[in-house]
Amino acid sequence: NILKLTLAILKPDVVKVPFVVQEIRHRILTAGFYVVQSRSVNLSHQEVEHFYSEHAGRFFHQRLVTFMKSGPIHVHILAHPEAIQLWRQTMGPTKSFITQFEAPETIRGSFGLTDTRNCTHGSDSLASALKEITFFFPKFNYEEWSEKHEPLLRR
Ligand code: YYY
Ligand code: MG
Repeated sequence: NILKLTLAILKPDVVKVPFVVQEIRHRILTAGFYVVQSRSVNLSHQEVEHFYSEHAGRFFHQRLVTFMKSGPIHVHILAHPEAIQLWRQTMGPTKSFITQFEAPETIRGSFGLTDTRNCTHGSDSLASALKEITFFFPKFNYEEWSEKHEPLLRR
């Protein structure tokens, strides 16, 4: 089932710094994820608005949109028996300014710069994982993937 996949994004300021990209990829692998598919994407204004439509009207919406369209992002489908929860845990809490003190071992705690420039995105539920994977990988066939590869994830 789809619970075993999540969508991860390395945001524009991460992609600009090769060392941080390497370090986050390393953490993805050492956490035990399989990287199922990856893309580098430049999101348009409309695409960012659509992706973050749940936050339309929030005070940070405009700065979030401006940031997310400011350069290429790396998008990954990650697989793990507890993919959604494990990736949220590996990233750490949203607000880097607090997270750097409270969870310095996490990605956001280590490399986050501000509440907006917080390194990474992770799906927050089964429904959003499904929606976000389809948004970035419209041809991804979950049934086919799980038939071939899901047994690798059984423990
Ligand atoms: O899921 P997550 O990314 O941890 O946080 P959300 O509450 O869904 O917010 C999405 C995105 O919005 C966050 O990663 C940065 C930005 N943001 C912000 O710029 N300022 C805030 N005070 C809260 C969120
Ligand atoms: Mg969120």
